[in-house]
Amino acid sequence: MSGMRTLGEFIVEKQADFPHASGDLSSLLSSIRLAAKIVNREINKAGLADIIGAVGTDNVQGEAQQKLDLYANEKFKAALEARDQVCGVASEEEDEAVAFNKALNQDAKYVVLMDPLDGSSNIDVNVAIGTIFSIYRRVSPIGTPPVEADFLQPGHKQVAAGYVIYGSSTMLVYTTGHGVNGFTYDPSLGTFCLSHENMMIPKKGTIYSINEGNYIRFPLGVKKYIKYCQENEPQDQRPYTSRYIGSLVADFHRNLLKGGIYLYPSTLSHPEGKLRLLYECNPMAFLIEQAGGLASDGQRRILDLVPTELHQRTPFFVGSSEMVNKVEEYLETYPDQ
Ligand code: AHM
Ligand code: MG
Repeated sequence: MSGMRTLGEFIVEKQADFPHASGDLSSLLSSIRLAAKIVNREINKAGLADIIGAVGTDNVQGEAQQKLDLYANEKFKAALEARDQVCGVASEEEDEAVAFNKALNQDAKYVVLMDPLDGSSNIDVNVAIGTIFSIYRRVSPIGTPPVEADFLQPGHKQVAAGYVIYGSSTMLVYTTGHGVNGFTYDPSLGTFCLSHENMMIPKKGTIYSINEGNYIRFPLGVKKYIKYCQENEPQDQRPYTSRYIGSLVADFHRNLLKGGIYLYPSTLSHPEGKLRLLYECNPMAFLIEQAGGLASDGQRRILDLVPTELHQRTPFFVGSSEMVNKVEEYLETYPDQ
């Protein structure tokens, strides 16, 4: 097994990228790695254990919450609290940010924002789902409980971000601002191994991913862009291929590897779009920029948006740089009345 690098080894090795690194971030990433393994184990037995199914409560966005969402939320929170590197967590599954009360946690310098189980409507049909995480340095003083401002930072302040995809194999993909690396889980060893080093998205791809069922409700520029994707221009490799899983992590992961664009625009029923800036869009935007792509709300860079609310949503266009530029052009050329 010479040459094989585990995620644990890689994290330690990369600590040198940060002058004066104290190892706190490395330890934090190790907590995420551990929680990912625990959640992965549970997801893989979901069918067997009959754990699937809505719990009966709705989350803050009024969507039915399923058991595995809650399970993942609890496991990630517990893993993050246990290692004392995090003073608080904000989760898509919780109305309010959670402050960790132990003194050791209050001495910690990081906060984590996460979507513990994204795409959870796909669990009971055996389709890939994911965990998305985003790490910031707190702005409030060390030794005090975290405050809202710690969680409401613009995405360009992220220290690290990543996702776990629970798919045909399980992978953990993350960045600390020095490129993007992907690790595939070997269940027989219980180890994530470096499988995708320095991931880069092609500048231009041939895949577009959007819930086209909402077409009639899209902004005019998005409708026109979809038609552009479907035009017969063989020298430009159009028509493009349409691929949409309905699981952001899985759609994003495929497009990252192959080149493409994922779009979740505003619609009549979701004027702000559906995806959450803090738990979904910012971490994916950090990753895609690190991989050479772009993320936009249609006009502005996602990472520059200044959040005002924890559960804020935003239209989201992410992927190959030339494709994101093109959709921005269409939105500018064809504004809605
Ligand atoms: P969730 O956080 O409730 O799981 O919703 C987010 C999911 C994304 O994974 C996915 O890209 C999107 O919602 C799909 O939405 P739609 O079903 O409207 O196409
Ligand atoms: Mg989600």
